[in-house]
Amino acid sequence: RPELSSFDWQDPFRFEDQLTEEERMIRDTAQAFAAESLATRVEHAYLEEHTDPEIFREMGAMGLLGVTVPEAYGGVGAGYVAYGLVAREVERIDSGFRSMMSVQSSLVMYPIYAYGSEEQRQKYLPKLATGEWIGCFGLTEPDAGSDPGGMTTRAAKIEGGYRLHGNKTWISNSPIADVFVVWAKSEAHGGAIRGFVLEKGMKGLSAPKIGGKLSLRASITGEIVLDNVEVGEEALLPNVQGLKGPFGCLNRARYGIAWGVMGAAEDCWKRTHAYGMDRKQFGKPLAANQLYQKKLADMQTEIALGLQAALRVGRLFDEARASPEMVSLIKRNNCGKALDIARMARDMHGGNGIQIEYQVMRHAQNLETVNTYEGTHDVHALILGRAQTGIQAFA
Ligand code: TGC
Ligand code: FAD
Repeated sequence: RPELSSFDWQDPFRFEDQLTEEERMIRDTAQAFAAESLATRVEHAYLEEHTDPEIFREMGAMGLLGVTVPEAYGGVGAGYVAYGLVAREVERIDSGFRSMMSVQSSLVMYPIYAYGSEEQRQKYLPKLATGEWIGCFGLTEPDAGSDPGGMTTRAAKIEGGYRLHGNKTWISNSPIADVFVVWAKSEAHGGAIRGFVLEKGMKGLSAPKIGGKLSLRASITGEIVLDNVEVGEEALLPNVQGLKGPFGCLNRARYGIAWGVMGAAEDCWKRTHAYGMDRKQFGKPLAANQLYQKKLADMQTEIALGLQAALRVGRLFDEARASPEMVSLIKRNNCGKALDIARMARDMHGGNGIQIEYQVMRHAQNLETVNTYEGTHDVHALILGRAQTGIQAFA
């Protein structure tokens, strides 16, 4: 009979043992960068709603942009588990920093790599990988959020190219973006959704900032206004058509989010553990109370399970055996659980829990967005419901 072994409360399922040497190296790089360059900036960035574009350059220099994109185009050529580990380390500091990284990697570099021409790959990917250029992804519109098929942005055919007209909203990075991947219904393709790569400075293209956010304040968000922007044929992403274009990118970004939010949840859990060991009420540490310990056990359990699930889907991704429904399952579960954990952590810190220096309320506020974007918690339930019943319940 196999012997039972000791228990590491911080790594209940020996997660660490399941990683390869290369994955650990990439993770350690991300962890060191996050501690040195992101943790030191996060309070200012969040309180002042300030996004420092220099962060993209620094992430690029550390190889954290386009982790899965081949080296020939400036990426790292690593697998999806490595990408997930990077997302976890960056979001351990702040969901907004992870947003900046995952939009650039999964929503801008990935479509240019997967759907772009060789010229587009050569032109954009190396500069996006170093962070010299910042990218954004325009799918959502004021009247088309959960239902992107209802978009009204149009690409009319003109001689030698297209004229784009419409409005995108809630677009991460857009006010500071150099490269805009925008999705529009193209008249020349029977009204099918097509992707276009636009550049800052094009006539009719603007990206005003959306102010007043109470969540994800370290990551700038804006609109994309397309006022009859004329582009050449070379702006069209030639190799995809239909909603599966943007969804192909979202599969990857949602997968990264499922890892990222576990990083934010772990930060809340560890801080709450330390706080409860240290702070005394009624003559004993908070952590000596049954209720406190039960909540720590809940946090530990959900994080351990969530990480195992993300790792499993990551391995399947690397074997080309992952499905969009698996991604919906982990995106929905891990975001919902991380949000619960962050709210609980806020409560367990008492009054200090509302202070920036204790960090947990910032995570909770951020996770409200993460639970909503890239498909809301309920939209992913409907995707899973459809897969079980064969019945489409959206409309
Ligand atoms: P539906 O009929 O289901 O599908 C239409 C076509 O798309 C294909 N498809 C997929 N392909 C690949 N991967 C997926 N996950 C796919 N899901 C669907 C499907 O096969 C079909 O192809 P074809 O060839 O047969 O036409 O489409 P629907 O209109 O009924 O969709 C319903 C629904 C709710 C599932 C979908 O629209 C949805 O997921 N809505 C959520 C919208 C969303 O996630 N928006 C994200 C915007 S980007 C963002 O939030 C970035 S934040 C980033 C950050 O800052 O980190
Ligand atoms: P709605 O679709 O109006 O949903 C409102 C509520 O109704 C939700 O609770 C939803 O679950 C529910 N609901 C909707 N339809 C159904 C249904 N059929 N059945 C049951 N319930 C339903 N988009 C981009 O394209 N690019 C970006 O970079 C980007 N970044 C973002 C950054 C931030 C900070 C935020 C907040 C959003 C970002 N988004 C981005 C947009 C995001 O993807 C959308 O907000 C999200 O998809 C939800 O759309 P909506 O806000 O229009 O909500």
